[in-house]
Amino acid sequence: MSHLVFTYGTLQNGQPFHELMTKSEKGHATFVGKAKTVEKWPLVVATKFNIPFVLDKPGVGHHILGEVYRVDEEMLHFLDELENTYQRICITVTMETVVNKADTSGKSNSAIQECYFYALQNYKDELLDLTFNEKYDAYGNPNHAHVPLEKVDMSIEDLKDYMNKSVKQ
Ligand code: PCA
Repeated sequence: MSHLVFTYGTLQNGQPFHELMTKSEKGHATFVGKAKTVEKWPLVVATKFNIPFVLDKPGVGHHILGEVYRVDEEMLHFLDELENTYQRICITVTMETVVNKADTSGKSNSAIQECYFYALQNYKDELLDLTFNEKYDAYGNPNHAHVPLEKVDMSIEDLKDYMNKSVKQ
């Protein structure tokens, strides 16, 4: 059993936590292609660490650009745990590039795929006042510069606690 996951933040290729997904012993992820969400979503970059969050408020913001991965059951559980500040939601995306057609669901219109992504529910209202982005890039956009956890001597667990306190109601 495998699943498609749309990543738009730190898990994308070249972004701060990409290797947690690709080099993990906790399952497998294979890149399927670049994609864009069919609906608009508010993608904000928040907290002093510049963490990306799609707020669970469809219809607001932009069609978000990201990457689709095919993941096995083990990797999906690993990601659920890693991203447990967020809620895993089923959405539709339009594939912009597909590396391997066999990885898509094989539906008649393969450009449209159903997949999961991680969105934030029960967020503080003030997050809706932030700039809505079309994509996140920790290294290409100075407003998105991500603080490396080693620098602040913080573990991923500490980061999750901090995130829960600062962005959730
Ligand atoms: N990680 C997940 C959700 C936001 C984040 O930083 C992702 O890259 O899609």
